[in-house]
Amino acid sequence: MTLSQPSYEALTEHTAITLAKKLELFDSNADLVCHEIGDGNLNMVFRITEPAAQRGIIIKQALPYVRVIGEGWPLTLNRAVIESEALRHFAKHVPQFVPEIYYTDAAYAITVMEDLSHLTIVRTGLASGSTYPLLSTHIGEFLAKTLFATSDFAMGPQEKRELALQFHNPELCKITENFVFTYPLFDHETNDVEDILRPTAEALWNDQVLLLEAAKLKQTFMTHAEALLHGDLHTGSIFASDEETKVIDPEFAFYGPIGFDVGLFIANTLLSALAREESDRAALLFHITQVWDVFTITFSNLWRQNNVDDFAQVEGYLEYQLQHIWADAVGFAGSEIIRRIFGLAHARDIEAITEDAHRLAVKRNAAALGRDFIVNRSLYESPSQIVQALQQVVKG
Ligand code: SR1
Ligand code: MG
Repeated sequence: MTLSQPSYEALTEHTAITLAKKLELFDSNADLVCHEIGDGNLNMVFRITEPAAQRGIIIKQALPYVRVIGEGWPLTLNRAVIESEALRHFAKHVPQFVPEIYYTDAAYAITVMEDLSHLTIVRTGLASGSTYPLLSTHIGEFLAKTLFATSDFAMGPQEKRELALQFHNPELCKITENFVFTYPLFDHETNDVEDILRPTAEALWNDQVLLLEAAKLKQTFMTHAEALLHGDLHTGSIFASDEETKVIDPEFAFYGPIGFDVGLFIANTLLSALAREESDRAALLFHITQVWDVFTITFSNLWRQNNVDDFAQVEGYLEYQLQHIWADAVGFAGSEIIRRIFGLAHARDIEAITEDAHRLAVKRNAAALGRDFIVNRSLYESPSQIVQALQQVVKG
């Protein structure tokens, strides 16, 4: 490939090495190894290492279509720009929680970044028994700082609107609107429902109370431009170790409701907890309460120190905001849980349960929790009630 020629070309393992050398990220005579390691739904990811120097880089490239579907489903390359710009924004506020970006190329939809392979993807690690003791403390801080900093409260409405324009992301938002909020709640051809669970899915599809509340949540997602969201903060979008946490993949970033990012983290942590034996669940249930506790403390401190809104110090306004963010988060967690059970993109940790009866019970419990979170989101006053609901549903 030639970088001077500004027309898109998909990288191969060979041309990815050529690019890395051209960018002088390695010596021209270095012996490099490249593997395409992408296992997500959308993109290609090349890991290039120099074994002799024990160092590496990641080159991520967006394809002009959805990888898991193929060329029949075109998708904007601009998502690579959105992703790298979102990472740069997050780095202003929480550099410790995002990978370093070395180079971007909009025409090739390429982002070259720090290799995080000393860490593991959290969904994978949670499935194999890791607990990541600092995960929720780090994610709570990541969420509070990035979301507060890009809200009206920190930026003022004019500057915020300018930034929101940069993160106009209609094609990726449409994926979420369809695959998270809509299709899983109807008998849609893209859904993936185990035959034996069809009656459970059909009960949801015919549940008018659920559908009304799900519709309201989708409307909130589409219209409440509160802050710059990551937009897809499931546990597959986080690398971690016992000491370190890095958030990746914000290609779905856009201005949306703050509770969406919070809800996705809680939903996916809860699904991992459900997939575990009861005796191994405590560390994950801790993450559900801790992420919200850290978020509220950090967000509240930022509010008191940096809020530019004339109404900032009005008694009760911060509490009102936290209450609506929390209710949104509970509802969005419900939407995410249902889509991970009946939609196109399932939770790998649950699918990995080989014993049918166990896997089906986990899915039924998840579906029941998802429904309750959507319908009764305003009744959940704190994350400990989420934990209680999980404990009750598994007891039967
Ligand atoms: C068709 S893409 C489905 C999912 O993959 C991405 O990772 C997002 O989570 C999206 O909802
Ligand atoms: Mg992703």
